[in-house]
Amino acid sequence: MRIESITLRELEMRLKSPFETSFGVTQKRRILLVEVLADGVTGWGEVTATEAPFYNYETADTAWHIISDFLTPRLVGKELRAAAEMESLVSGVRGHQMAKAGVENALWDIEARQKNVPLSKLLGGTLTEIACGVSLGIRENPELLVEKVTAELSQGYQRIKLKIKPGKDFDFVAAVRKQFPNILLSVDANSAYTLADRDHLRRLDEFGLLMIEQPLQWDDIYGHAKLQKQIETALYLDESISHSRHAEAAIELGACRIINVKLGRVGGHTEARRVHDLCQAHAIPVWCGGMLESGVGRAHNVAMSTLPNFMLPGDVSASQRYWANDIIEPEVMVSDQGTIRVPQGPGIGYTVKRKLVEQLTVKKKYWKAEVMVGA
Ligand code: OSB
Ligand code: MG
Repeated sequence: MRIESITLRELEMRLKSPFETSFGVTQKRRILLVEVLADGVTGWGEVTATEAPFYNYETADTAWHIISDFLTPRLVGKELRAAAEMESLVSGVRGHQMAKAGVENALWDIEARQKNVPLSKLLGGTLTEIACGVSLGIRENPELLVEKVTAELSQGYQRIKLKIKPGKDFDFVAAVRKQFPNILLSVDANSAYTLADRDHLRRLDEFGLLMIEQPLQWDDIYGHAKLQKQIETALYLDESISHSRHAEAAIELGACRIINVKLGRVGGHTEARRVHDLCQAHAIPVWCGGMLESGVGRAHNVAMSTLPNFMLPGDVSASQRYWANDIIEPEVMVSDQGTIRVPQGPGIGYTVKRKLVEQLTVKKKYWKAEVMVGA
């Protein structure tokens, strides 16, 4: 494929309700969309960086800068045999996985469309239906949280993840567990604790949680290895895993028993598949995390979740939970059994609502390859 043009847009989208984690509250999202044109075929990707550098160091602004000044000059006008080849063209740029993933995933969409297959198939996915869970933000009190959990379970969701932080943990988890003794329940601390909290964290063992996500610092694989030895519940890592070498280190050190794969965090489908394969070889289950994506990022998450080692319900849920009006057609829908049927059309299998995208766009930049002599 020859990359003819890249369009970068920033959209302003408002979540239906605010989402609170240990690092703050989000409602207004700045969504960066990447549209790539190659050989006359259009593909879409989403940058999943957040507005502030609280989840990882990337932000919507750093991704804009990296894509504009360092990725597009290395890509526009280039001829690639496959989407997976992009990595070698941008390897000089260290880190900034979310910026890279936004572009790379658009190339995967193009490659699948060119081959006239669903992206899930091109990636090697085998599932035609994926299992869904929800990630619930921190609530004011345990009663409100139980109410929210009840509503999500009635929609069919198969696993509930609760955000926790010091002071908003034990009593909240206890209330949900008391009401629902048998559901698949996990918690996500987004790095809000330290090793000194080990006795406090150990108290969570009594709730029979499926897993505890990223309790310690975002870059501390070794600390998680120490904690996992002292706690019964399975730890799993989110923030700490930016590529498959981190996954390898985490597995060998015993820092976790499960890994959450996020496309943006690891740099796109090529590296996500490596993390998946490595975990599969070590019998470490994976599941797909979420970053409050628009429909474009969500569609990529659905495709990735069809790989065979995605054995636990992910944080991939219905468009309607996030947006009054998502930017893809059809929107991502979840069945009464808490599953998403994987689209069978070419590429991501959903159509981007261009008119709505233009309406929501607050910033736009376009790069075009020079026309080839003799073309
Ligand atoms: O840690 O998984 C996380 C959202 C923003 C940043 C980090 C995380 C999250 C979520 C939301 O948990 C998952 C979703 O998209 O519903
Ligand atoms: Mg997380």
